[in-house]
Amino acid sequence: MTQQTALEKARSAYQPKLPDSLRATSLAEKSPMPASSDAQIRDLFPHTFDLPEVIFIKGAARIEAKPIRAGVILSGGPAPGGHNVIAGLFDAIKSINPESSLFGFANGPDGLISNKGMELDAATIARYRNTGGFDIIGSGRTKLESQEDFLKAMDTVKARNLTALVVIGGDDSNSNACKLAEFAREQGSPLCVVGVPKTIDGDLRGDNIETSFGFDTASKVYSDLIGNIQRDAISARKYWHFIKLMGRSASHIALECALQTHPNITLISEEVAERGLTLKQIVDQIADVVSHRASQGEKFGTVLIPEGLIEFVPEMGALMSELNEVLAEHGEAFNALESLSTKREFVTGHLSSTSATLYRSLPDDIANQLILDRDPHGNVQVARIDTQRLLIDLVESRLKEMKAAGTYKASFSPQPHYFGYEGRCAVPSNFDADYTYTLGYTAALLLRENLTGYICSVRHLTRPAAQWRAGGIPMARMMNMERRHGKIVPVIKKALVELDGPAFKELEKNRDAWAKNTQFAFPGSIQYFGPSEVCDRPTITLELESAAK
Ligand code: FBP
Repeated sequence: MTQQTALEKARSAYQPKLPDSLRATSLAEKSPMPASSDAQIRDLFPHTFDLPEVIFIKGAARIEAKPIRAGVILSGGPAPGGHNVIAGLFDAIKSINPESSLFGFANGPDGLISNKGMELDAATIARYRNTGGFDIIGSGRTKLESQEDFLKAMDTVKARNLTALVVIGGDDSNSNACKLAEFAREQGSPLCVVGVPKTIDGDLRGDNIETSFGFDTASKVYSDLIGNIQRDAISARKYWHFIKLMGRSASHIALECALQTHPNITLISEEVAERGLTLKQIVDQIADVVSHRASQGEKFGTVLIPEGLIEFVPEMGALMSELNEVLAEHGEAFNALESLSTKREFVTGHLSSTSATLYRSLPDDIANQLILDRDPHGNVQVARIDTQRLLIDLVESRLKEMKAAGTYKASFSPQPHYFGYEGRCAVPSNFDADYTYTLGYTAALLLRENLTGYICSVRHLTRPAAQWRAGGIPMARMMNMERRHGKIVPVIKKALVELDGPAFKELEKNRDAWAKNTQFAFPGSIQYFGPSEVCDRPTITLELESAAK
C-alpha cells in the first residue's frame, strides 16, 4: 500500500451522511407497486415480479436478525463511490449482526463464476473508505447470463455458504442480477440477490432511481476540465476545442457538463437521432457557428461531443450495425487477414452500397477504429472511436469549401480532447460518497428482510442526506423486452436523455446565446471540505428534474 496523501488521510476520516431513517433499527414498510399489465415479464419472473415496494422508516429498537453472509461483485466500468457501497454494506451487516461476513468476488462476475476473491474485513475496508476506483476487489465486464453461468454461480454460493449476493452494476449487470435472483428461487435456494445502480453514464434510472452513482463526480470532474479549457480559450483566444465525453449510449454526461460550463456547441445524440441529422448537417452547423464567431473576432470555442454520438447519426448507425454483423458472420476470415487495409477492403465488400460509400469516405484511422475489437456484446467500442478528430477533419474540410466560396476568411485551429478515464475513478464527491454509503447500507437492510430481486432505491436526493428516503423496488419492474443478439430478451431499459425533460429544455433555451456569445462558466474542481453550497450541491440535471416533479 502506498503512503496516503494528505487528502486521502482527511477523506478516510470523512463519515458519510446517512438518511435519518436508515439505521439498524429501521423498519421495512411495504406497499404494493403500481398495477402492471406486463404479463410477459410477470411470466418470466414469477417469484420476483409481484413484490411490494419497500421503504425504510425510523424504528426505535435494534432489530434482531441472523448473521448475513454476503458476497459482493463490482461489475462493468468503475464509477466513483463503489468502495463506499462496500463500506456501507459492511458497516450495516455488522451492525445488524456482528457475526455477519462479506466476501468480495474478484474482477466482477468472473470471480463469482470461478469462486475467486477475498474475505473483506474491517482493516481492508478502512483503507478504501471514500476513495475512488474499484480496486478493492476489481471489476469486470464478463456477463453472467447463461444457464451454465447461473449454475456455476450457485455452486460458488453453496461452497461459500452465502446467504446473499450484492451486485453493483449498470443496466445489464442488474438485469442479470434479477435473472439470477429468479433462478435461485426457481432452484429452491434461499439466496437473496440485491442490485445497486452504478454507472457514470447516468443511464440506469427510472421512477424510483433518481440517478446512478458516479454520475455526479464524473460529470463534475469533466466540467472542471472543460471550464479550465474555456478559461484557456478566452485567454489564448486561438483554439477551438472539440471535447468528447464518456457515455456509451446516453448523452447525460455531455448534457450535465453543458449545463455546468455553457460551451458554444453541445451535441446530444438523442436529438441527432430524433431529428435524423446526417453527419453533414452536424458538420455544417458547427462550421456555421465557427464562422459566425470568427466574424465577431472570436476564433475560439468549445464543442462537447457525447461518446455515443456516432451510433446515433442515422447513416453511421446503419454502417456500424452492418459492420457488427459482417464481423460476427465472417470473423474468422477477417481475423486471418494481416493488414488493416485488406481488412477494410474485406468488410467494404460485404456492406450495402450506401454503407460502403460512407465507409470509404471516412479517414483511414476512423475506418480502422470501426473494425477494432468488439465488446462482449459484439458491438463497436465507441470509447475507442475518435469522434472528436473525425468532426475536426470534416469541419476543416467544410471551412475550406467556405473559404473557396469566399464565405469564411479566418484561420481555424482545432484541438481534440477526450475525457473519460479521468473521471471514472476520481475521489467521490460528498454527494457520491454519501449516496453510495447509503446504497450499501440500504442493500444490507433489504438482505436483513430476506428480500431478493430488489434494486436499492434512494430518493429525494436534492434534499439534505438526512431526509433521503431509502428502500428497494423489484428489479423485474424495470424490465422490458428488447432484441439482443437476434433474440428478444428481458432487460432493464437504458434511460436516454429525454428531449422533453427539464435538463434538455434548459440547454435548448440557452444554446443559441452560448453559441454566439461567450458565456462560459467555470465550475472549478470538486470541493470536499467547506461550505455546503459549494461541497454538497448535486448535479444540475438532478436539481432541474426534482424541481419539475
Ligand atoms: P458502465 O456502463 O459499465 O458503467 O461503463 C460506462 C463507461 O464508462 C462508458 O462511459 C464507456 O463507454 C465505457 O465505460 C468504456 O469502458 P472500458 O473502456 O472500460 O471497457
